[in-house]
Amino acid sequence: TRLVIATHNAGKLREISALLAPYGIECVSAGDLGLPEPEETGTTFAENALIKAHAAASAANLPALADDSGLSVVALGGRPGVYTADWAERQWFEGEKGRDWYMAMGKVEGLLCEQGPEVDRSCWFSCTLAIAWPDGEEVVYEGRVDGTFSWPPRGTMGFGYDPVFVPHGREVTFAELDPAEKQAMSHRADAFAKLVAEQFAG
Ligand code: ITT
Repeated sequence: TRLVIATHNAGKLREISALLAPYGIECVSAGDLGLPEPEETGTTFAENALIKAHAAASAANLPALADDSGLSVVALGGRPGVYTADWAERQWFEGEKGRDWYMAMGKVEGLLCEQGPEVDRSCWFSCTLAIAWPDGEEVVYEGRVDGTFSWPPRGTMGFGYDPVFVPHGREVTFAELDPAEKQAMSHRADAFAKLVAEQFAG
């Protein structure tokens, strides 16, 4: 079977490809197929994951797996959550947008600092995986990992908010962990385990 990985995020693509590797599925990325990026107009991770999976499945006429994810901070009422990528969005030059993760992490830190030195730094990463088929069928799996927002950023591995996320029970950030260790405990791995149990069992 061929499966489209409906993401344009290189960090996610690397992790999803590694998670899929043991299952002998031929993967092709949305970027390699030149698929357009649909607008993420949903207000939940599941809605956005389904928008991306269905768009890729119908454009490629193949089953497609999409990932919508983000960081939610307890003291910020769960923000940025589904808007995590938006918080990093920045206009570089006229017409050209980019993402600045240091700026986005700093925005979270700034809002936490406004609440004083004793602020609760608990947060969690969410990952929602959706598979859509060209005939319209769909499935959704959700995963989560809890931790602490830590400042300043530390580590060079991983992507996005990894340098400020310290998972419960550890002292290092996701960006300081060996990629295999992150994959063993991450929100993406949690969602993926549920997907595997239902889709690849037997
Ligand atoms: P696609 O929609 O093309 O998949 P995206 O980057 O726009 O890529 P999202 O809309 O799901 O993805 O935004 C989620 C953001 O949350 C993403 O840009 C990441 O930087 C961040 N994020 C998700 N998973 C993460 C992880 O494992 N480690 C660090 N940051 C993560």
